[in-house]
Amino acid sequence: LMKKTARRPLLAALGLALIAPLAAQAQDIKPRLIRFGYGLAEASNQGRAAKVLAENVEKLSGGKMKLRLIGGAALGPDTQMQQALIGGAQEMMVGSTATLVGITKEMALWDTPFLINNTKEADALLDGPVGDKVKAKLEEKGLVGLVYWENGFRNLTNSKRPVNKLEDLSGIKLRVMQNNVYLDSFKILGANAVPLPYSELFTAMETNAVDGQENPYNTILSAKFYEVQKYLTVTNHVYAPWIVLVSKKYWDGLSKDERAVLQKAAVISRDFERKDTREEAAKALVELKSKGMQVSELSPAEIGRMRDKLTKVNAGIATNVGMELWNETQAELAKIRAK
Ligand code: TF8
Repeated sequence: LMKKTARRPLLAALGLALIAPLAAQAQDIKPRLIRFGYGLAEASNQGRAAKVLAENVEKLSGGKMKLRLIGGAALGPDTQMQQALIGGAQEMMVGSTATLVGITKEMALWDTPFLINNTKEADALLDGPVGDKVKAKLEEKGLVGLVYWENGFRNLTNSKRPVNKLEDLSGIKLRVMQNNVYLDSFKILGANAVPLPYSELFTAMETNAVDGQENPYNTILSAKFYEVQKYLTVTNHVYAPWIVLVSKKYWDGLSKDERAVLQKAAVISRDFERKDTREEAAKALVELKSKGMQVSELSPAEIGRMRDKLTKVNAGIATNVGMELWNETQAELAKIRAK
């Protein structure tokens, strides 16, 4: 016979196990298979978070809703997946906000160089009223934005030479995302900037079609860019978010309960993703050095010069996203910084 003290937790555990699936059954949830596309490898911060999202969608729906994860840009680059979502040919994806500007111009806000200084500011701004407002703009274009994940602070790599000052960038053929702010920014800095989808980037570097690129440490590491890039410069020139998207056509056909499952699971995946990404980023630089990369830390004066040059793109971004949103963002950041 069990001791009295041992019986209670056992009964409680049994009760929970029975109630949880029953609660899911009582909800208005149908069996659903959801294709979720992403661009990075399975063994990346993006791939790990996609898995957490899938696990939680399944759990919260009592096993009825399932995500089919399709990574490595197997469903095409970000822009192609966005169109598939809009058309209803694909249900979900995660990708860069930067590749969304052709659809929702307000997304360009997140391309502003040196807008966000640290992760505290990033989380507060993206999860606050400004982030919500930008995300909501997607709906009229056929997309629903659930949450922002962290891609991260972007840093520069190349195969030509160490970049220790602005002038060293001159003439370097640098791949940028398909986004005008990035294109203009790196032109202003003197690089020969070329837009290219992420899915073509590794090959472009391997074949020397481009000399360099910029991405967070996490991606430089997980995508093995160190195999084809010798030099890394710590620039942290912009904080780049990812955004989890649902096809609006698909979303409109879901019940309230099904939407709540996706929304809740997305928030769980976001919190996991940011933690995981930050832990990986904190260790990545040491690892990249051990893989043979030569790292240049820019002097504060040099960062200052870069910042000064890049502020030239700000006026254009403000016009594009609208002065009201631009000013609201500055005010919101001031509030966050004062906290
Ligand atoms: C890039 C981005 C990529 C994303 C990803 C494929 O350089 O940083 O991480 O677009 O979703 O293209």
